Amino acid sequence: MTDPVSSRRTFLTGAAMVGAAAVTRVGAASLPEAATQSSAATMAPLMPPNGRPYNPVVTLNGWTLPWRMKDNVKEFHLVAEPVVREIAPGMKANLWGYNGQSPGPTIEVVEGDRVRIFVTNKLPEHTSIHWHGQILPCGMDGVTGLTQPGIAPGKTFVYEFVAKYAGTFMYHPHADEMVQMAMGMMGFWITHPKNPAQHAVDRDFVFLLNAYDIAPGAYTPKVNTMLDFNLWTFNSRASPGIDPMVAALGDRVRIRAGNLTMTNHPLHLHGHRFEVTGTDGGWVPPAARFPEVTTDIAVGQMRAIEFVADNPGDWAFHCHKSHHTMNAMGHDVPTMIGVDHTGVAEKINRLLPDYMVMGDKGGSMGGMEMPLPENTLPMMTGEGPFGGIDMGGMFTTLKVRAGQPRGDYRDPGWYRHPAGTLAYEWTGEMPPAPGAAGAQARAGDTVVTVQKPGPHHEH
Ligand SMILES: [Cu+2]
Repeated sequence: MTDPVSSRRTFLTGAAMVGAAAVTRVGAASLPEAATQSSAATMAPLMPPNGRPYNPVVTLNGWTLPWRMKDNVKEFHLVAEPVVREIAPGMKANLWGYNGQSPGPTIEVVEGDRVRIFVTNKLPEHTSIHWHGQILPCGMDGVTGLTQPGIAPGKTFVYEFVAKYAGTFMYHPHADEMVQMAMGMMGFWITHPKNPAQHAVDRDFVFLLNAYDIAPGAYTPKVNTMLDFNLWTFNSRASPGIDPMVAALGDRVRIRAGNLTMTNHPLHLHGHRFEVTGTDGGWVPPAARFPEVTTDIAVGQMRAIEFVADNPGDWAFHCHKSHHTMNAMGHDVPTMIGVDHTGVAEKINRLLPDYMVMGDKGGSMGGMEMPLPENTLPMMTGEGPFGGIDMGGMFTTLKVRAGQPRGDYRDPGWYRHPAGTLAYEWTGEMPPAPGAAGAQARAGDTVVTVQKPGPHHEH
């Protein structure tokens, strides 16, 4: 009935409509180049060389994937592969990611763009990519088993769809998810509005919230950890390895974060009030926005916050769960506040030469130096202009400076506080203590608040 040519055509069209087609049908020779990145530094925004104009984002400690324009389709090439990611100076991790880094590069397109993404699998097991938040044909949704077979090692699949709505999105595998997400397979996706004047800001920062469980001294995350992660990161970087977000005084700033950890993160910004202007589902209508200084980002969610950087300084920006602003080694340590260790360390040192007493005065471990296994970050290491910052993990700064040139994201150094605006030590007369004379504890008194420790505490 039908001639072989037209039935073949029907077969090809059908295959393309059913879902992501194996690249062999297109021909491997036409694959776009897969750009790769070896640095974990924040790269300058990628100005669009073709296509509709837009205001590019800045990926914190990351980069944007270049594309090839072919017959008015933006073609990207992602390569899923093992990578080495520097988590912070002094620590590297063996992760899985895309194009040389974990997270993978940010993909930036414009509302209405037709996008074709080639995904090559160089992992030892099958994978897929789910385009988290995109409204697309079901067969392009990247759910292994449900909408496509897994992409076998060595194979390349093609995803193609129109980026329908402007907003903040992510990508990650829907294949052996617990392992592949625990190993760092994820990336950011921005669909810019068709009209660049819409939702325009002066600086637009993006990063993913991710977490790892890497034992002190190890390089590879444990992949069966469900909750007890020990490295809390922005874009697979832990403080002090996270670059500051730099803004000029008066800039309108947007920060977008996506959460691909297994718990929520209340992100807190100092010195400014912001509004949540974008969620997983798109832009929040102006009438529905309200001022906040902390916004909680649940698992799998994206949030865009906006504010005017109208307060000069170096402002902390961090997750408000205090154990998320610590690096590894922070687990299973008993509270020792109030416990008098006098003499204890000496005795233990005879048995364990490297032993050190932790935290009997509240344990500021920020400035503490103790021997660590190799490739292990101290718990709280950041060094600021006034000493140890006592924070690690999900912590960085927003640096607001008058006269910071437009488009300049370089660290301007530490803020110089104008005279009379800095907290200072009181050295004058002390007011009389409240209550009866002698009620004040004498220095050297031991107050056991937490535990009954040992016989040497009994008076
Ligand atoms: Cu957190």
